[in-house]
Amino acid sequence: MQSPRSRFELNRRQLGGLAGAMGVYLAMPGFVGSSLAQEAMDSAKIIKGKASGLIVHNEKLGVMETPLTLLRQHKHTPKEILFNRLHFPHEGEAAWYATTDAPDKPDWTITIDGLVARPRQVKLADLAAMEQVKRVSVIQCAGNGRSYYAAKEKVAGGQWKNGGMGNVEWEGVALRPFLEAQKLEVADTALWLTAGGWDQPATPEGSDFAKSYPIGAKALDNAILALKMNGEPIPAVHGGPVRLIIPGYYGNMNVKMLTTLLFEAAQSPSAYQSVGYRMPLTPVEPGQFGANDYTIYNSEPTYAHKIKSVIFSPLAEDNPKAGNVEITGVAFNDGEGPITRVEVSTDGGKSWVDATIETAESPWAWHHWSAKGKLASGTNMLMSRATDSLGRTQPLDGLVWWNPRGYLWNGADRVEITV
Ligand SMILES: Nc1nc2c(c(=O)[nH]1)N[C@H]1C(S)=C(S)[C@@H](COP(=O)(O)O)O[C@H]1N2
Ligand SMILES: [Mo]
Repeated sequence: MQSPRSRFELNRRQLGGLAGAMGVYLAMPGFVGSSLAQEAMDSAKIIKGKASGLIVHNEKLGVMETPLTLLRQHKHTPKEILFNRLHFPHEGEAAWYATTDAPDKPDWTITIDGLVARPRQVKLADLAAMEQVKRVSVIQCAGNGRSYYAAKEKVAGGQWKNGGMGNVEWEGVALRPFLEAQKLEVADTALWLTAGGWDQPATPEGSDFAKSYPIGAKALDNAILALKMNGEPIPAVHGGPVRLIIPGYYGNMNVKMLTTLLFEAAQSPSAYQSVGYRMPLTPVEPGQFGANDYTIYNSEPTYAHKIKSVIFSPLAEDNPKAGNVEITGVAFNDGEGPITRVEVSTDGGKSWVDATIETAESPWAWHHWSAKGKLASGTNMLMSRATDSLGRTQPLDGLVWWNPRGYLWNGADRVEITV
């Protein structure tokens, strides 16, 4: 089988040269010494169409999160403020996707290959002509909340707070019926479906961005080949013209700029599947960074969202007064059952009240909730904890899931407010 990526080889070499010459990037946390650096950190200047004021974690890769004061203003998170995560510098040949504009790529094709008798290529226009379905779904980086692990032992990587997530309406072609209609004649030996993106590593030794799913995974029943985000063609930076969306799965599983779908006997050797974005199978003591070497045998991919709730208001920056207060926020999980309970505390977990939960737009969308509470003069610790119909709940202390890469934070949320 000829590699569907070979046509990108040259670009890759060129990119490698460019990236090498770039040197160390400036976007170190807290690096705001000069006005020049401040200007360089403006999210609006890193990716065209992004609002100013997003929290930049990596300038060169355009990694940024949404402050909750912006996130809480919208039912569906707009492209201007949605968090962004990319793994390769968007320079040279790759500059086209550093924008919230829709890509101008009418000739885009997706190659379907691997252990199939009839490999084929599908054109963007073919997909656009098929029946389209909607999926409102939370998209969230597996590293969202990583900074909170620092309470025990700081973990390297973007120090995400709670804003590495958004609630987005996706629209596209349902994956399973689409694949069946292709009459591919998939071999019995094919156990994995691997999705690959257009973007390429900066150096030839780097790994492509590819993600694998067991072919029988239930979540694939809801997956779509998405062409639209919030009612418009998907912005280039969010994965247009075609993105694989698997509702209820962590961000890394939702491959942007989809170019390949491969049926394979094993999961992809891509570093982003076989080494990165994985959780140790046996718990690791906080601080034991070398305790797991992340093989496919001692770790598992970060697939389904763990149940989570996030307090949207009040936040410390709202400067609330002492007295009665309405506490609001969102909660979500992997869509396997609705959120049935959100408990809220204003005294650091000594006492709890039940929040009122609104019906969510879809199984994978976030549920809004609100509760009445009281703020005392002095320091208040607000907390929220969600439970779903399957009895799954958030640990009161999220540090129980400490892991060397800082993934899957889902501890009960805490907001400290001094009145
Ligand atoms: N092709 C491609 N797809 C990708 C990535 C990438 O670097 N390249 N990053 C993944 C990760 S880790 C996350 S969290 C989400 C981020 O999606 P967003 O930037 O649209 O919010 O995209 C995922 N899909
Ligand atoms: Mo991510």
